[in-house]
Amino acid sequence: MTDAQEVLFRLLRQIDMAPAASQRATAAAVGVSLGRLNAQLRAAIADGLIRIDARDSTDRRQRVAYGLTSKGAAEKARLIDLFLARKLSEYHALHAELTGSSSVSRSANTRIHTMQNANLTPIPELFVSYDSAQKLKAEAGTLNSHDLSPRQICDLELLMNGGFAPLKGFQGEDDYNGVVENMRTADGTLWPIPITLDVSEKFAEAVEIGQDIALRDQEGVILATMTVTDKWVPDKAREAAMVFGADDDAHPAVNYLHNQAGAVYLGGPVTGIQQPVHYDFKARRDTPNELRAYFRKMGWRRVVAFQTRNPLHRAHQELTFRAAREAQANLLIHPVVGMTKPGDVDHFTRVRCYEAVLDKYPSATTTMSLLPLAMRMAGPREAVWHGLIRKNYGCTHFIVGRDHAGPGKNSAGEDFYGPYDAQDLFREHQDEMGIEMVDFKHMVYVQERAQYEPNDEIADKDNVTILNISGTELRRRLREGLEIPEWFSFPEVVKELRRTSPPRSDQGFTVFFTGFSGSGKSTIANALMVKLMEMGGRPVTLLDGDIVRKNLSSELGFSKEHRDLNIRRIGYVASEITKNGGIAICAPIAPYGTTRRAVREDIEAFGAFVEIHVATSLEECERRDRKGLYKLAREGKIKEFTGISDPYDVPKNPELRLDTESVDVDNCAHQVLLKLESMGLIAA
Ligand code: PPS
Repeated sequence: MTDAQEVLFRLLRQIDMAPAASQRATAAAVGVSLGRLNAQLRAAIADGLIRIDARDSTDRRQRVAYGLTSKGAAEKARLIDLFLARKLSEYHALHAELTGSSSVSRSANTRIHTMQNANLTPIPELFVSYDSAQKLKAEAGTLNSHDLSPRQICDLELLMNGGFAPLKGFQGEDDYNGVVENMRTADGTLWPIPITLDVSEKFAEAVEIGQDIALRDQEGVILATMTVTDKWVPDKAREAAMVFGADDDAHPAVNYLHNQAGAVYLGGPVTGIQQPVHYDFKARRDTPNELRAYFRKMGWRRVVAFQTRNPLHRAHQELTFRAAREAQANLLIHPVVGMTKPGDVDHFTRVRCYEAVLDKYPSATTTMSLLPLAMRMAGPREAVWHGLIRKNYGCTHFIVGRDHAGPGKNSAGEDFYGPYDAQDLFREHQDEMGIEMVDFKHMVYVQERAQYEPNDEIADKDNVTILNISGTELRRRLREGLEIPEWFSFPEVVKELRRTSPPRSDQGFTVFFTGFSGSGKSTIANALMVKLMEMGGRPVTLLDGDIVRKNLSSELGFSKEHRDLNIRRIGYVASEITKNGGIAICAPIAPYGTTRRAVREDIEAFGAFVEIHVATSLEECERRDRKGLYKLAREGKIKEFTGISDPYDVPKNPELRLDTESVDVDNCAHQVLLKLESMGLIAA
């Protein structure tokens, strides 16, 4: 593409996006002087690419509005292709320069590596040199900016550092469709999880194909730029069904897809400017090339990786030892510290636990590194994805155990995937992936032999005592301050877990009342507050609907957007109270199930969330009509009134449902206390 073509491309793009902009603004956007712009405009009009539409009669300066003719639109489309082709060849050249190799996509048969030397060569990264990054950063300041979500920051980090190689950016529509349908990008490369940049409709509208956008972290730091090659509205139900196995919101990634991800996807190659900043555990964070270099330096030719999102206990140690022995490989403990399943032990606690366990491994054969991956809990597809990522990190083997990256139960109470589906899918693809699976069955403790053994290898099951503590049981013991036996975990790990999860009766928690206006939420919440204050021990804060609307949300109305914002604010304050050991009692209507769920997830990171549905019927609320609002709502004088002209999602599985029609307030508050007691949140 020549310079003149590029100027014409910018001009056509600008006219299409902002037909009535001033000449000065158009010249600035195109990057030419006013004189050159005029000459360009005259030439383009003479060539039939641009037409003069009309003068804006309201504009005192009689500004001219332009438009693209159909010939102009076709020319713009042709120039976009040229522009993108040039960009892509620049990326290929950049990769070749960085890696000393050609980055042109390889054919399927050359993609197979011999497993022994997978870590000998550097992996292509998407970063530009320091000097180019400084220049690019300055230029990117004027681009349209997208503020990345925490999950997108994780994805971008692995795109840029080569963890997601051979991807060179967020996937475009063809790659996305291929990945969703058959786990392959458009050129046939195996890739099981879509890596897409979801944005709001509003942001998407302001972005044109061919444009560069800046990708910023949550503090506004520019981490990368992306040339937008694709923009489309995905079929999310199809994505959920094909990638995660079911369009069921009980799956954390499906819930994310429908309730958090933006409506439009953008795709295009990424130019890396800098890595996301991490202030924690810096010494334990390595890029793929840093780990590869470490393995090379140590002479580790065979490395088996262990993926985890949980603290390590004795069963894990036994499993990893056995895996290393079986694969005759060194061991990499490679825990995920990006995003895991909502409700997991936070990564700070986990890393302290891992550090404590590391002493129990021979240091000459084992190392640990932290992986900033955002997991999707996609079971079998996720296992294949994890394997591809570990290959990029220089590993030759990968441990896949029972129910790898399992999301838990679906909304019918059944497992999303079979316990060994992940192993089956991995096995099917491992030759092509270039990383070998070390599969493990469930490990259990055999008391008589005082050791862990794979459950399916115990021949004398009837004559021995098999012990096992599930994750749920461990959480219960921690919550209730019960004994955790030595055979199960290491004292150092248990101490660390107890430090962050004191018994529930010492932790903060949130009681979240929801129900129609006038259902009795505030009255019961007040009675509960007084009873809890009478018991003493923890500070109690009441976040009643009316109080919050007065003090926190006075500018908000009752549209869906405003109600969501109101509830998210309540959730934020309640999560801070819970985190700091207090009791938060919330009593808003909170009509939307998805928002309540999001608040639950925020709070459960720090303590219990007790949802109480005050199930007074609409008829009864309307009959009581304490504030006279229902009458006004029926007369149409109050719009968007919950139950009358606005929806209310009845909670499906609240911790408690209260019937206020046949039970008095004192008794309702007492029922809540009994519930809290049964959950171990208050002492009996
Ligand atoms: S929400 O949906 O959770 O944000 O609502 P909330 O903050 O709890 O506010 C509800 C109180 O505002 C009064 N009110 C309305 N309620 C529902 N719909 C409409 N349109 C509306 N307009 C005003 C009403 O008094 C609610 O108080 P409670 O305590 O629930 O009766």
